[in-house]
Amino acid sequence: MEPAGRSTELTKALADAVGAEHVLVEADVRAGYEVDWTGRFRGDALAVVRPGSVEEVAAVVRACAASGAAVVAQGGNTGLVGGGVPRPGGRQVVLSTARLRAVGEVDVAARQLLVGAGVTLAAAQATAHAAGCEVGVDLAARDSATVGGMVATNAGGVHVVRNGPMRARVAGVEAVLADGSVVRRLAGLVKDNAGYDLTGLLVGSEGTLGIVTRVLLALVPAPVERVTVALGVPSLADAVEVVGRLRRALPGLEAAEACFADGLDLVEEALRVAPPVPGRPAVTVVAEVGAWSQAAAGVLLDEVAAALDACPAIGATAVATDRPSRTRLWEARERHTEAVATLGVPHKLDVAVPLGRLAAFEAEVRARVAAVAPRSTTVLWGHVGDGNLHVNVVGPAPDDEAVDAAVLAVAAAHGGTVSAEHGIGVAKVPYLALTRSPEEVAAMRALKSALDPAGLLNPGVLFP
Ligand code: FAD
Ligand code: 2HG
Ligand code: ZN
Repeated sequence: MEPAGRSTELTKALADAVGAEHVLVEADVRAGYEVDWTGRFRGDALAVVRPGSVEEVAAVVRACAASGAAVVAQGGNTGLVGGGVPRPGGRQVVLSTARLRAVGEVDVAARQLLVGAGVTLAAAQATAHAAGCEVGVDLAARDSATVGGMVATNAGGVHVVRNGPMRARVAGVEAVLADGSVVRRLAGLVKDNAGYDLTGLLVGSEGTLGIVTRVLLALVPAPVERVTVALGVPSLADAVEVVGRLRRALPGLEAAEACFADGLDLVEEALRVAPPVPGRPAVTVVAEVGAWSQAAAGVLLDEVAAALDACPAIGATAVATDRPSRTRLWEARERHTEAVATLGVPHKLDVAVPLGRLAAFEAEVRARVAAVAPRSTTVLWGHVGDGNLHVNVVGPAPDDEAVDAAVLAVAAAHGGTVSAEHGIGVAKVPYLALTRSPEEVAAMRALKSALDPAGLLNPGVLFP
């Protein structure tokens, strides 16, 4: 039976659109869709609806528009800024992409793969890999994060240094706009300058401009060999220096990540995962290098060794070539998010600053957080090759914004951004203007009003 207070007319229209079994209204069934991965953001949905085709998505959007209900798209619900769950107290329907799970065949010549928005990154990776390709974007939430969610957030991850963010890996999308119309750019044209780039506009739009239903992925060739190295250095400045040298010496550099000693301590204590190198260096860099021909593979290890030899300040080092050993070197880096979650509800600030400012940013941000939230636990790690650090602070109440404001102000003061890869969501709405000019925000608002004049799609995300 439908809970009291829910809109019977709307749920009937939704059931007509997708079938009653795909309209979830009971509180205990909705619950998992109403709270985000961190536990910091939660709200109420009139219903959760799970369309199985683009036509059904369009019908859902039209039904919601007719009843004045907003639509919150949700993929794997691994987003970290609260954009994929409903806001408290609004009239919202969660549109889950869980049934948009079709995976096409790899077009080997074009190196492209068409997938439904609800396909997980891991599933897309497996299909690409079987054809000698890769998605080119990788992140620890791969088993749950969906390709649609990654497009909507312009996800980054560990391979941005070589392959760029999700934006660079999207050859086209299909999406439903706020009026229920469908835009489709799936021909796979590498060159197409006929008008505005609608695909590009939808990438990173966080569910505010359209619901992505299918994605044509631009794959990358899989390397024939990979070498993963972990190395200890005395400071983040040294890590930046070493990564710069590796980037110059090794054109196949695919990843360059940094962890700090206290973060690795936490991962070891909370999850029983050993650090990649012994001796607790202040900073551990995890880097990965690929080779794309047998000839290059034959000399890869020597080239990596020579590049490391030329770097000053390197302490303990571990090198791995086979998959199990490489996975072991990655594990502690990948499980930081999970380890922090064992301490409580985190404040997550996902910032980037110009590489030359990264070390100064780190020192200043630690001091500012200690001043603003002295009894908190602060853990930093990130994508050092991209100038992107994740600042996690556990201690302040979820709705206490002081630490968020302080960290983001330091990032802005160093010429950085308030979101490197997770997006603005609801978490950073008050801070968008720190790194975007009034003219830019006005242009973004104009786009939003043109495509979604009634504010139907993900209200409260990006703009107040
Ligand atoms: P959701 O969380 O469901 O939604 C995220 C946003 O996208 C919301 O605003 C939602 O409304 C919108 N959305 C979802 N699907 C659609 C759609 N089909 N159409 C329109 N809008 C849609 N992120 C990184 O960038 N790099 C990382 O390295 C990284 N590592 C992570 C590690 C862990 C352990 C976790 C938990 C998260 C990590 N993330 C990372 C964050 C997260 O995985 C990404 O933001 C991912 O892109 C979200 O995908 P999702 O399917 O879970 O989206
Ligand atoms: C990562 O790089 C992810 O580990 C998650 O982007 C960051 O949990 C976080 O703050
Ligand atoms: Zn990240």
